[in-house]
Amino acid sequence: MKKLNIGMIGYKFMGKAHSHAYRDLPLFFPKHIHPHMKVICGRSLESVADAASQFGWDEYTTDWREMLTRDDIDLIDINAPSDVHKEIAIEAAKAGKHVFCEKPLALTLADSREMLEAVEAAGVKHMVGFNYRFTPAVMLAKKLIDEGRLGDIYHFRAWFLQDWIIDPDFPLVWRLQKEIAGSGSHGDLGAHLIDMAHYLIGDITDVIGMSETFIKERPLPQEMTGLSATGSQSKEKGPVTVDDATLFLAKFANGAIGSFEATRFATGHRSTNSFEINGSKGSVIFDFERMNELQVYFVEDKEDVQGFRRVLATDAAHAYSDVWWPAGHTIGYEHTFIHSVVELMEAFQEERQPVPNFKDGVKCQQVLEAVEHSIEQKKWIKVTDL
Ligand code: SOE
Repeated sequence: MKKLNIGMIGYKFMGKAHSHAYRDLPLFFPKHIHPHMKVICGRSLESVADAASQFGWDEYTTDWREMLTRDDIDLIDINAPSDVHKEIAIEAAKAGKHVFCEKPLALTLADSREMLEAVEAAGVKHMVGFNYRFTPAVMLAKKLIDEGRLGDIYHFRAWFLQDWIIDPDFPLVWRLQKEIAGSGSHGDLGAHLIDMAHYLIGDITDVIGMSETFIKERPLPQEMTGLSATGSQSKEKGPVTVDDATLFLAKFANGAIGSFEATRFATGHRSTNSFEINGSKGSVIFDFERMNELQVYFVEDKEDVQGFRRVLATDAAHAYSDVWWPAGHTIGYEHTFIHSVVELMEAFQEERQPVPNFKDGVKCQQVLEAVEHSIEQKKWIKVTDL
């Protein structure tokens, strides 16, 4: 296989990020299978036509079912809001298409399990969009942990802080509606933190959480794109049905303990996605806004120079460092999506499943839901009971 024909659904924030990844991959990874940007699908004919010409897709359509009937489409890439992930992914798998789906995989754990069953029954490849795994700093953290250089892990402490909805007049966009988004900051931001914890530390066994919706009603939206929107002139309002902030504590199977905070009300924080890990031999600190750097601390350093130091993770550690720019020339947010697609293409070349895949999506959903149960029941919940 020299190229993989892509049919993509969604053309806004994630649609643009994925399109950019498909376009850039051949330029930097010439020996990999090349994604071919065949058809892009969206609800509005005019907007999807514009997106097709701007992003570089051959064709556009408003009918995703029609894409599934085509022999010249190999993979369906789902970037639409979360409420349609399940139906599209299951139908795509039944049609024999490989599936790449944005996070969170589904609205509920049960739905995500059905999606996993469908892709496994069809024998197709499946991937979920946990793109932050692919930052240079996270790749270095993973290497240090796997090589035992942080020793036994005691703490995972993570926070994902945004502030794009602190204005009470910001409209009721789909991300604030439970029936479309599943949950609020929890599924949107917390999902990334949970995946990171699974990736770096291991299984989460028990959780207890709390959440809050600070602004309970908002103006109905007129227009929305990505994280921006305009409100209704009539000032008609609707209820916010998701959490604005969710915090939880966790126990890991390996004995480590964790704390997680996801909020859209952290005034001044545009998108602070961070974690700190403390082990018996050292610690690391990740800050996405400085995704090329990892702060590291090693107990074995001589006393007089002990302290956190900033390591440029683009140079030696990360898997694709030789492909990008000369040492010290950093990369950005869009590269996390290019790396995700590189992993997808390598999975085809090596005849294996890509990672992270729907199994990781289900595991994340299980923790999301366990936290929701713990909030409802005001007690610790065993993740494996779900
Ligand atoms: C919006 O909160 C958002 O774009 C998320 O949906 C993404 O998954 C996250 O990476 C950045 O913030």
